[in-house]
Amino acid sequence: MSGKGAPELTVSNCGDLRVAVIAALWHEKVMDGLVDGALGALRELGIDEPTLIRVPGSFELPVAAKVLADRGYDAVVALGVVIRGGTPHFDYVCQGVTQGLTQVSIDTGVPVGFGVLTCDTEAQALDRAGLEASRESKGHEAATAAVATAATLRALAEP
Ligand code: DLZ
Repeated sequence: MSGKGAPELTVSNCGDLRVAVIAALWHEKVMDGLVDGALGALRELGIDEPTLIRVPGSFELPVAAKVLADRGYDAVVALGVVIRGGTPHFDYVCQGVTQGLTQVSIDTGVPVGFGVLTCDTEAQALDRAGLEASRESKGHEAATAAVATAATLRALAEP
């Protein structure tokens, strides 16, 4: 790609970005895959020392994202797994985290990568977790998207 609004995503233009990864603690195996995927993506982009913090559950991701965005991080990557149970709790957590993270990114202008899996079954989550048998790696995807957006916004702000 070329042009001011669409910079190449290379190590030379994003390796210095300050990135924080926030990861919920529920569903350990899936979360391990998401975190590894996100950290791997950041390494590939030359971001070797991101901040990694853990929060109890996905519902706590937005408040942590807000605090980190306010502290000057250029991008935040939010990782969590919510799996449907037998009550409406799933819907409330999914709604809270989705709206919360969207609000944080819009209010602060800091890109928040959405690496929160909302699945009916654990098998669906494992398939997206970036583990050896997974077909997709949503942690990698979310980290790449957040950094790409931060690099693009920085390029747009340059005189
Ligand atoms: C309570 C709860 C439940 C039932 N399920 C999940 C889940 O599948 N994934 C997740 O990340 N968190 C879950 N939680 C915890 C909530 O996100 C939150 O941490 C608690 O409601 C405390 O605020």
